[in-house]
Amino acid sequence: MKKVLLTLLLPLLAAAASAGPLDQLRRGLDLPSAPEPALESADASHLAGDDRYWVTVTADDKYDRTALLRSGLDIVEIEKNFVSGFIRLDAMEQLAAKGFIVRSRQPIADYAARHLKDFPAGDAVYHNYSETTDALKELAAAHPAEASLFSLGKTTEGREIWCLRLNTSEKGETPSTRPAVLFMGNHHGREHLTNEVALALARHLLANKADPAIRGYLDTLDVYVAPLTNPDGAEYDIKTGKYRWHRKNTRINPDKSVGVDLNRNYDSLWCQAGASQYASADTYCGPYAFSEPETRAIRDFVLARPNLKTLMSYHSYSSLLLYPWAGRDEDVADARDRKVFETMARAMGALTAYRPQRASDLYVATGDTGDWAYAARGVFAFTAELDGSTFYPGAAMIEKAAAKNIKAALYLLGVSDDPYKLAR
Ligand code: 0X9
Ligand code: ZN
Repeated sequence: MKKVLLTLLLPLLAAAASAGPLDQLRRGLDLPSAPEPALESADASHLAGDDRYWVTVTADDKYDRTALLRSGLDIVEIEKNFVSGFIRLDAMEQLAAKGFIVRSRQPIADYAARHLKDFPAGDAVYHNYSETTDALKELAAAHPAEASLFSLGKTTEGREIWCLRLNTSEKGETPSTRPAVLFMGNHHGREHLTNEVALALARHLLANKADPAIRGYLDTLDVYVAPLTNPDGAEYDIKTGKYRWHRKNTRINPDKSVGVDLNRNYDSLWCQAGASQYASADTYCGPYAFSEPETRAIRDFVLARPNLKTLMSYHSYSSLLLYPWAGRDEDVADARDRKVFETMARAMGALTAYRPQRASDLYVATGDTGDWAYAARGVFAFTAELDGSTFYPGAAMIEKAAAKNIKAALYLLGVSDDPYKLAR
């Protein structure tokens, strides 16, 4: 969170205002603090009809955070004794009755007016759906011996969920017995940086295909990169020309609200802790598990590939490296698996300067990608929360986040031939 904004909003918390979640992480990791850019008040009139509020709510621990998610709060930032995020007016009005203290509130339009510093025009370097499609097609065309492109399936609005495959012997959807790795971005529409990181990874692997280590991965592994798993949500977020803070896909719900949270829609303790059954909530789990074409496409991909060993789902933001369980407040039961998860998370955490953490230690959230992939198929599945202190960190962040996540991805490729070698 921007220090200036926090000070404006929460004068009573002035002492705490200098400690945003990233500052806390930086202190923990001993990273230098980045200077805050000057705030400009931007035109956020496109959000005038949006009834979400940016709120700060007292929350002392992960149990409070989990209950708040269930109550429809879309937690974005976490401090020691409070959280901040988006919530709809009706859900906000019920918080007090549930025992939560709302310390501050402001309509999303006011919040956005203070936070929009890079409008989409200033973020031209980010790839929208058609640019992502073109970039992936160009990569496949430029490297026909190593790469091929296919679609995991169609979205709610009929867009393709493109997946680039890197494999020197098999192309498209043909089966392989090689150990497989899946990288995904953009389950959440507004997390555009994740698409960029996944794209940059694909580019890096192909541009450096002569490097002996990378050549080895291309020759022995089955690598998949699906940078934009929620293209409808990402397009919806930018289509007015100004960001809308849109998290979900674009299913039109019976109450006319837009979207299901894809990272609550997988069939893993579906719609229990940390997920909301209210359609208008940003953490809405959907009408039933795998109700959404996007999550079904990923389910079918995973189930059809018993060779899949590891998975990385990029999200933003908070600089974290998360592993199961996310939906139960427990470690994974199998000691060997736990060792593999912890070893991989620690190594990737060191390479990214992200904090490795069991996901449920942040908050418990059911129905997410990683829990389902691990429970259904034993896939060592991770969630990376990328750098930044906003969903819209500007063009300069791409290179920084990509560079460190490419290092972590190369590590993941290096251990995906046999993850259990880490537990021997
Ligand atoms: O809540 C989510 O879906 C992910 N965070 S985000 O801000 N990108 O929405 C985190 C999922 C990991 N699971 C838990 N922390 N339990
Ligand atoms: Zn996310």
